[in-house]
Amino acid sequence: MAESSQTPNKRSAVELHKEESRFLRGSIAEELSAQVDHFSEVNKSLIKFHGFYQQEDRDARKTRRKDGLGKFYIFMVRCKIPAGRLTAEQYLVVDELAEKYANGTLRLTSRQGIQLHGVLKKDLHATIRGINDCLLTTLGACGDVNRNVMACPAAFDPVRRELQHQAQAIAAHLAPRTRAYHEIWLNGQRQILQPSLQQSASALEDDEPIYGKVYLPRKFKIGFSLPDDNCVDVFAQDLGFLVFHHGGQVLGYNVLIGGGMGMTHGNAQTFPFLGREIAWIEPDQVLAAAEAAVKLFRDHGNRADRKRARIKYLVHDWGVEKFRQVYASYLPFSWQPPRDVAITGVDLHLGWHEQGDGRWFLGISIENGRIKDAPGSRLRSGLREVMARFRPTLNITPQQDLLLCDITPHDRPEIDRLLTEYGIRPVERISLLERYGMACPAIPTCGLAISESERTMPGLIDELEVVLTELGLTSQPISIRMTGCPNGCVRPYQSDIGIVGRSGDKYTVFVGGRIFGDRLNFMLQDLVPRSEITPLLARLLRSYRDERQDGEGLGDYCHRLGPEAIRQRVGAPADAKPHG
Ligand code: SRM
Ligand code: SF4
Repeated sequence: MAESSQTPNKRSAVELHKEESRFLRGSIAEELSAQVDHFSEVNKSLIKFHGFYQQEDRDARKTRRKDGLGKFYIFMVRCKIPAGRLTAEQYLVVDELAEKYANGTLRLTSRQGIQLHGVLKKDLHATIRGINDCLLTTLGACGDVNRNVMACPAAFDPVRRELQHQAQAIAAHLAPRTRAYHEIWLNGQRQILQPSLQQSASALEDDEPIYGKVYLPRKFKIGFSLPDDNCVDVFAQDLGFLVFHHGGQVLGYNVLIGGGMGMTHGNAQTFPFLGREIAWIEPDQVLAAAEAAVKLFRDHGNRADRKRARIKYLVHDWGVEKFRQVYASYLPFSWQPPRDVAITGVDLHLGWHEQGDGRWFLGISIENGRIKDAPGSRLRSGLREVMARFRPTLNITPQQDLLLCDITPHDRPEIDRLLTEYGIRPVERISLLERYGMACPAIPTCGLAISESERTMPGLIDELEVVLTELGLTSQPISIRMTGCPNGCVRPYQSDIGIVGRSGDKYTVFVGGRIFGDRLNFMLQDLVPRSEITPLLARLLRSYRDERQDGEGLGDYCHRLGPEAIRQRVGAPADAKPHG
């Protein structure tokens, strides 16, 4: 099969960078040792495959410009952690690296990874080396490859454990095999990765049997979910596996393909899309089904226009029937039709839970995934002490929260006491709005941010909590997700409320999705100034309180009434488009 359906002269510049990179080497090693604080344009796209991004401290921009200085280059380093599972020892190493080389914070991500921000170029080698020394990796955390594989992080039943195991097997199978990473960051040594990413010696040769030398047209994302607990947002994945299970046994999976959130304001050719049910597979067919989807994307994905280079556009443009036929031609087994299944729940896994083996896990809500010490809550120090003393196994959740697992009943009171001592709030003291809320990093680190997100979300939550209290709605779960641009990094187009950066302090407000993540929301109003978001949502929440049906969630209410009626209720202009 040809590596790309596009002719070479139509391919994007990044395609050429990849092709000429000698399996992702480029001149990264040379530039790393050069006395400059950043990488050149070509290497800037290649370093992503190695798990880090070149960024600029956007807070420093104005003063530096005034002082006649150029950009203050910083780097974001991302750890790829399949199913979000790591040990306390690994966490402590990353925490130490955050102190030594980054901005003193750890950022849990919406795909169960960890990011460090503010690393200087001169410290990249030590940071990435340190991450590998504790048997984590950054290889393939970014770039045009399979990204971190997600799975429900809770540790309490055989089905979830099987999904976590499958996530790790896929991560290992689809990890890039180039030796470039090891040469550059590990001085040519082969590290023995965490079991999930272990590769055989032969797999470390410069041969990419699955990707080929130009890798994928774009990123590719895989997640495993349960119908009764869609905490991974399976419909947002390029490739989602929705398990069928009975009596603790996995019976098979529906394969969903084509989910993705990214879009560009004003470009109708780009849009969020929910994954479509494509096939049913048996439990032992997972790896082959994943490899088939990746190869299909490799061969047919758009290599000319990166804005349309996601598998969702193939599903959309071809239609499900044609997509199925092509997918079936990549499968080494006979295609079977998907089965009927509905999403019936989502669990954030917060608070204390019995694990099923006599031990417990504790889900701690981390506001927007940022682990830092702040006045009144020394979250980072508190977690460090708990890790050092009790050595729990850890799971990062798809909602940027943290589960401390394998805790004995004996240790529970002391862990509770320590968390209180450090000002870390138990889940009971955190509003439902905050628990279900997520925001992306945006300014000052993200180069694509148009508006604030992580820094403005806590204030917005405070304002909305006042409204919810006045309306008597505090016991109603409502998912609110905010991003600093339309790329959709915390999946804002499926939530009850999505707030998406539009232009400086103006946002587009979406409503009508829901916590289950199985429906896209619609635009309520465009270009809403930050200061107008709470009054707008207060009007919506008031009509919801007055008109909702028994047990109806906010998103379901908006969906039932439809865009026109909902816009009328809040006094929003009638002409908003679905997305963008
Ligand atoms: Fe994302 C780009 C942060 C999950 C869609 N994302 C970025 C970059 C790297 C900006 C850049 O390219 O320069 C952001 C770095 C900001 C920073 O300073 O840290 C960034 N994305 C994040 C994280 C950290 C958000 C978070 O709050 O947790 C998540 C890291 C996940 C991880 O561990 O791998 C993150 N990004 C997502 C998700 C959610 C998901 O995967 O479930 C999405 C939507 C799903 C999807 O892929 O469609 C997402 N990120 C994007 C896009 C849009 C891609 C597209 O199809 O158009 C971009 C832009 C791009 O790739 O060019 C992007
Ligand atoms: Fe950056 Fe936009 Fe992603 Fe937020 S949604 S992290 S602003 S790319």
